[in-house]
Amino acid sequence: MPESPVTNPAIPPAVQPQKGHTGYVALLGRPNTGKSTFLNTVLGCHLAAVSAKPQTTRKSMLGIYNDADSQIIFLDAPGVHPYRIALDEAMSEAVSKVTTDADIIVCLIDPTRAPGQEDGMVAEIASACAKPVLLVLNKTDVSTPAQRQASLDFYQQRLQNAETYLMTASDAASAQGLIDRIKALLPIDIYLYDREEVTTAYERDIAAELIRETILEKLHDEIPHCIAVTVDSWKTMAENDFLVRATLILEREAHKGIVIGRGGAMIKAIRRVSQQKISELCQGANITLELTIKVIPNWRKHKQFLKDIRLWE
Ligand SMILES: Nc1nc2c(ncn2[C@@H]2O[C@H](COP(=O)(O)OP(=O)(O)OP(=O)(O)O)[C@@H](O)[C@H]2O)c(=O)[nH]1
Ligand SMILES: [Mg+2]
Repeated sequence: MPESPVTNPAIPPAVQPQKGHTGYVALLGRPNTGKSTFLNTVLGCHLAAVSAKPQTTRKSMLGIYNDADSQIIFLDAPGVHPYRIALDEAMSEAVSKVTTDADIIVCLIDPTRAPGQEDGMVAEIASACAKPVLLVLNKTDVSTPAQRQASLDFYQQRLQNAETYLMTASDAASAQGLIDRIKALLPIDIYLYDREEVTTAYERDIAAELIRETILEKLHDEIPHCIAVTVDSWKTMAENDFLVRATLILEREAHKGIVIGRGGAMIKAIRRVSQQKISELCQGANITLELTIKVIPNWRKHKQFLKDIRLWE
């Protein structure tokens, strides 16, 4: 049976069901291991927020990788971590959903941090799925052989039959090597998504994530973790010219001054950098971004509010 797309010569190519290696792949790991970095690298675009701070991803994102003989549907999950507040529970539910929907689990591991409680949780989730698991030691560019061995020993004790792979997620050739390993595990089937489609996420939701990514880059300590971003309107002003209005939701009045900065310097910088990222997302369209600040005390602890802003789905 051919492994390349298109089968029935009686049907015009445009309407033939296309086939190839395909399936859903969950990106699982504790926070900060490089799951979203890997997704952006293999998709070749900046869809998922990435930052050096843990718990960057708050809800799952679907990214579709297409090449000549495959369509791999990646599910980027929030990092696995213990519950403290309602937001953690929402993130944990997103992880459960992603692992339930997946055909294969890719466990991304960061060997630069010694394995701990969160890695134990990750191994437990992966093992309970009873699905093929690939153990991927990421950040080979900055980890030592001893660190990689310690992480591998920890995970292999808990996931005995899992295949392993070494990678640097930000490097396209290295990420492509993992794609080839995943492909070999996927069956040949009909593609479920359009071959040009990259994600099912709306532009406004990706834009909200890019604004939050900028906040994570610019603000320190706990403050970025206490901020949510919603994009409230996306208005077409002219061809390739959009007015985007977003709200930064803070937990405390006391954070307002820090987010605004002296003479408005911080909020202006957040606006300028985010506007540029949204413009790149929209193939260079002219974007005017307006930011409003709102305080909703302890918003991360309110389940209904998390549902209202679609952080709990
Ligand atoms: N040196 C190096 N840094 C990496 C690599 N992969 C990711 N990073 C960095 O690791 C940090 C975390 O990356 P993310 O992609 O946000 O990690 P994540 O697993 O999605 O994190 P959460 O969303 O918090 O679960 C960022 O600073 C990345 O630039 C890598 O292969 N090498
Ligand atoms: Mg992430």
